[in-house]
Amino acid sequence: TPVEETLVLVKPDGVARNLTGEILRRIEAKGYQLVDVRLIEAELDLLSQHYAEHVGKPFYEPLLEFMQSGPIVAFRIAGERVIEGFRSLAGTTDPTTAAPGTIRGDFGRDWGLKVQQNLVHGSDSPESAQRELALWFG
Ligand code: DAT
Ligand code: MG
Repeated sequence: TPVEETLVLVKPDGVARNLTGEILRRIEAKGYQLVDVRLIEAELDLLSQHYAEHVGKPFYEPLLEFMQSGPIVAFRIAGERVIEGFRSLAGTTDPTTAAPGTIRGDFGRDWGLKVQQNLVHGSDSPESAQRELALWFG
């Protein structure tokens, strides 16, 4: 199985709640390799490219606003099938119903913004990973 790389973001809620270390701990415990890390206050331009697939959806503007509400930690992570492996660690999008044992299921819930405050982002395909890693790590 070839080694892949994926982009993981600890979103502003995760950084503000001091969960960056816990999230990296879970990634490392699973056996994935940390390749690079950055702490970024993301600008609108970067975020609109990152979330281009969601333009026009009702949650798009609030999502971009939320993603600008504080620093984000970006991880470049490597491993066999790491793209789907991290998505599995993260859990489903809505933290209220994400399975216990996942990052979103264990630490997330509805804090008033429905599903935006779901702690992490993970690329969803090899094409997304390549595109997103170029955006966040250049
Ligand atoms: P994921 O982050 O699980 O890949 P996604 O790509 O469909 O989910 O959406 C990107 C982010 O947008 C998601 O993490 C939270 C927010 N979002 C998605 N669906 C939403 C909805 N119905 N209402 C509010 N925010 C939503
Ligand atoms: Mg997505």
